Amino acid sequence: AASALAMQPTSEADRERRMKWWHEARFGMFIHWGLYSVLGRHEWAMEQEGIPVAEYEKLATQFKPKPTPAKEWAALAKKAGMKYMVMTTKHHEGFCHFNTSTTKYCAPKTAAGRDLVKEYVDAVRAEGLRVGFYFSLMDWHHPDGARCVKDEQARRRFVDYVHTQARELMTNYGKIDVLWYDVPWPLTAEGWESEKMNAMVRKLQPDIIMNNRSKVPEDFDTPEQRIEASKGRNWEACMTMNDSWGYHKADDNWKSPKACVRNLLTCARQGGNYLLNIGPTADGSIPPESVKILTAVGAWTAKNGAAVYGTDPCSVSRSNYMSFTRKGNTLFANVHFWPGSEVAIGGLRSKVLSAKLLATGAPVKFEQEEFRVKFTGLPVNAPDSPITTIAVECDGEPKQDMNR
Ligand code: H79
Repeated sequence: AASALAMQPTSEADRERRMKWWHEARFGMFIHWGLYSVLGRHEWAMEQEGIPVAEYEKLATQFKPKPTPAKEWAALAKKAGMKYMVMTTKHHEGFCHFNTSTTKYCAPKTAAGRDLVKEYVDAVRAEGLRVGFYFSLMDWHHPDGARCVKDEQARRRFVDYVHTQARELMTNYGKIDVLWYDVPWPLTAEGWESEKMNAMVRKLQPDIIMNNRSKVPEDFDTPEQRIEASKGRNWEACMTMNDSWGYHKADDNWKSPKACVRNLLTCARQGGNYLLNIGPTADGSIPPESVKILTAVGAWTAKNGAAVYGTDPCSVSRSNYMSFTRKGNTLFANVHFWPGSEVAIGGLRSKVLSAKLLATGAPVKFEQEEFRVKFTGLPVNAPDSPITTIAVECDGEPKQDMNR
């Protein structure tokens, strides 16, 4: 009885069982795709420009994706070193990519003419990646989506609508690994009947992990556009490569591959995940800038993945030119600003046994003093790009103490 209790779906033991793959994965792809991709002015255009529902709906006639764009997304995710994907099955605009009994405002019943969630699921699985569904609770299209706060009849209809869609998503596509709710405005957890909805989800998908945005904490927290570790909670930072989630043709504020790898390492160091977004165009094409960035990130993860996947939280943090990650007794010194032929760490209170360049396995010479360890005889220019990782084998868990 005690062990049965310990394996209740929300018990810590069961949670850790369900989340093991996710912790090891560290890196996932977010995909924001919808009718806003036709406009190419950010996924909040409908709300921010005040576009009337009847006018916005017409975008569905122009939403005609090319055959199986999800295959391109999944191939790029795999190449980038991402281990799971999370696609918008329905964003705030209310348009469903899946076949649903609840509305005609969905891809199979409009110009797209097919179930884009099924296509996505098949493509993700074919690459051996884990499948995630983003699902917005807030809905600008449904007539009850806003009045449900003040009108109990409307709330009942709307909650039934949302729960039915969640049930369809959890029933019609086989095993789903992540359910990623978004924006619970305007209701409370009670209003959404989130406990009931999530219990239904767990019954249909016993191994699924859920985020915290149905106003029930569930399995993991979701800092957005920032990296902030949650104390005592699993967490995943979701971030864009420019300043928009949905396709925005004029947004040219792209991050560098180095910035993306640094963000991945910052998450990994603190035991979190990094969910990095692409915003495909209406036909499903990935913006070339995103392809370029993720290809460069993938060239790095292919050689340096040991510094990311399955790593443990790392307490070593002090440097102005490297970020640190750790696996067991191995410290990964990830140098983002290469200082030259010598790299030094202060306050490392562990004995260094050996060091090598992670990408090539080339041994690195070192001298350890009481307070400082110096890695010497290195090339003047950074040997790897955009970050060079030195794997440092220590005699115990690498720790840093800056007090001399
Ligand atoms: O899907 C992406 C974004 O479109 C969505 N989340 C990521 C993953 C998002 N962007 N911004 N926000 C959510 C902020 C939400 C602001 C809100 Fe509100 C505050 C929603 C509810 C309260 C604005 C103000 C809408 C209603 C009141």
